[in-house]
Amino acid sequence: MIRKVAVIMGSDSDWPVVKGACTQLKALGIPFEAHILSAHRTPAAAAEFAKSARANGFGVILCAAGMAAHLAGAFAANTTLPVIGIPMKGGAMDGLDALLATVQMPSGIPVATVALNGAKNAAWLAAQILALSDDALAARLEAERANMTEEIAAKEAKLQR
Ligand code: RP5
Repeated sequence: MIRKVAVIMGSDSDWPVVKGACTQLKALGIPFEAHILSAHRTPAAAAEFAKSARANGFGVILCAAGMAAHLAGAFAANTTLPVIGIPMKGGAMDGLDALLATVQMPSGIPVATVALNGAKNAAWLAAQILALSDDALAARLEAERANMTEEIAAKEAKLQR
């Protein structure tokens, strides 16, 4: 069974960046669901989603949040599925606070944290995790890497020196 990716954001204000993860997942042919759930505004629903995620067919959870960015940690506390945190830019420290809140988890409850606004790389990392048990997806990822290599070679050849 191909497992889905849950794409969770703390607010609709995160969507302009988070949709980049959805676009990437679509391009890689990975099923996903996107939802707004908040560690602070909808804590019970967020916990319930996390607790039932494995049984509901998810394999990886992406959590995007800014400011007091507790969403990824709250999800990680309630599931043993891999959780990838996307700290969002904004606020007084332009995301540094969110980055530190997302990455500094207590031992035993990890959150794999990508760069500020790193929605696309969160999707790539989720794909690589799912590819551990999906040879067809692993082959697609290898093909994408080969495309990247070709693109750089073409840019190198065209560079005006
Ligand atoms: C976080 O606070 C959200 O993830 C968002 O990044 C930030 C601001 O949310 P809004 O006030 O725009 O809803 O919880």
